[in-house]
Amino acid sequence: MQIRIPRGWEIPDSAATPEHLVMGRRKAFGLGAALAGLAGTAQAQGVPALPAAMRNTRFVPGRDISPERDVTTFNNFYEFGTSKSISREAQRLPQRPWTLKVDGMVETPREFAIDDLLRTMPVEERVYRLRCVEAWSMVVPWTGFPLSALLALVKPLGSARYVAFETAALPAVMPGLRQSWYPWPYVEGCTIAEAANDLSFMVVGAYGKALPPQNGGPIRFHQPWKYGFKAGKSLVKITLTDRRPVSFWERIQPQEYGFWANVNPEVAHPRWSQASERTLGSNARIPTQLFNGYGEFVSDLYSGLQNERLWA
Ligand SMILES: Nc1nc2c(c(=O)[nH]1)N[C@H]1C(S)=C(S)[C@@H](COP(=O)(O)O)O[C@H]1N2
Ligand SMILES: [Mo]
Repeated sequence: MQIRIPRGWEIPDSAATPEHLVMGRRKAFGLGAALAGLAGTAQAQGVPALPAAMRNTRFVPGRDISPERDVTTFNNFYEFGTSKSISREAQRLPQRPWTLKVDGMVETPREFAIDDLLRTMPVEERVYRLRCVEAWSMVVPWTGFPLSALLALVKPLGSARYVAFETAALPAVMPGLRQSWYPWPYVEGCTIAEAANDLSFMVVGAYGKALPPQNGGPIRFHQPWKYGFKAGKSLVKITLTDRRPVSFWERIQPQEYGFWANVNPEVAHPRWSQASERTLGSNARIPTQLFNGYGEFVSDLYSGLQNERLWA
C-alpha cells in the first residue's frame, strides 16, 4: 500500500521557490524582532562562548555569505513543525547538558559532553555552501571539526562500513513529534569512506557564535556536497555499523529520496528541476553545480559505483 504523506517543505512543480522564500522571509521580519528579544537565551542556558576558531581557507565559497538573519530564521527542522518559521519554537530545546554518544562497531564506545568536545577537538571555521533538495541554498561560516577527529577517539573496527546519525527526539519541547506518521527520530547515514572525507564536518557554531538550536545546536553534521537533508541536526548518537542506514526521508518516500543524495543539477527530483537554486538573501537564481561544487574533494568516493542511485 502506498501512503502519501504531506510534507510542507516539498514544493509542487508549479510553485517556484520565490513565493516560498518570500513567505519565509516576510514572516522572518516579525520573527527577527522576536528573536532579538530572545538574545542571551544561549547564555541563559549556560552555553559558554565558542572557542576562537581560525578560518580554513581551503574551502572557498565563491559566493557571498548569506545574511545571518535569513539563515537563523528560515529553517527545516520538522521536529518543531513543517513550516520554515520554527526558530522561536526551537529556543525551547535545552542546549546543556548535552551528551553525544558514539557506539556500535568501535573499539571504545564513548559518551562525550559537548563542552569536552569543544575543548578537545580541532575547532576551525569553514565557509560552506548548503543546497537543500527543495532548490534553495545558503552560504554559512560554520565553526566545527572534522568528523574523522571524533571517530579517531573511538577507533572504528575494520568491520564497520557505515556511520548512522541519530538526532534528538524530545516530545516535551518538539511539537512535531506528535505527527506520529513520521518515523522519528530523524536519522541519517553515510559510508565510512564518506565519513573519513575531510569535508565531513561536525558543526558547533555559525557566524562565530554557538550554533543556535534552530540550526541544530548544540551539534549537527554537514556534508556540503550532499542535499541538506543529510545533515542531521541536534545529534545525540553516532553509531558505526555494517548495515546501510535507512534515513528518515528515504523511509517516508524511497522513490524520491535515496541513501547517497549527492547534489546533481542534471538529475531532477521527481517533482521539480534541480538545475538551479535560489540562495537566501538574494533574488537571483543561480545554476546548481555537480556535487554542489565540491567535486575536486569528493568525486573519487564514487568511482566504481555507477550502478548505485547516487543522485537522489
Ligand atoms: N533533526 C533534523 N535534522 C534536519 C532536518 C530536520 O527536519 N530534522 N532537516 C534537514 C534539511 S531538509 C535541511 S535543508 C537542513 C536545514 O538546515 P538549516 O535549518 O540550518 O538551514 O537541516 C537538515 N537536518
Ligand atoms: Mo532540505
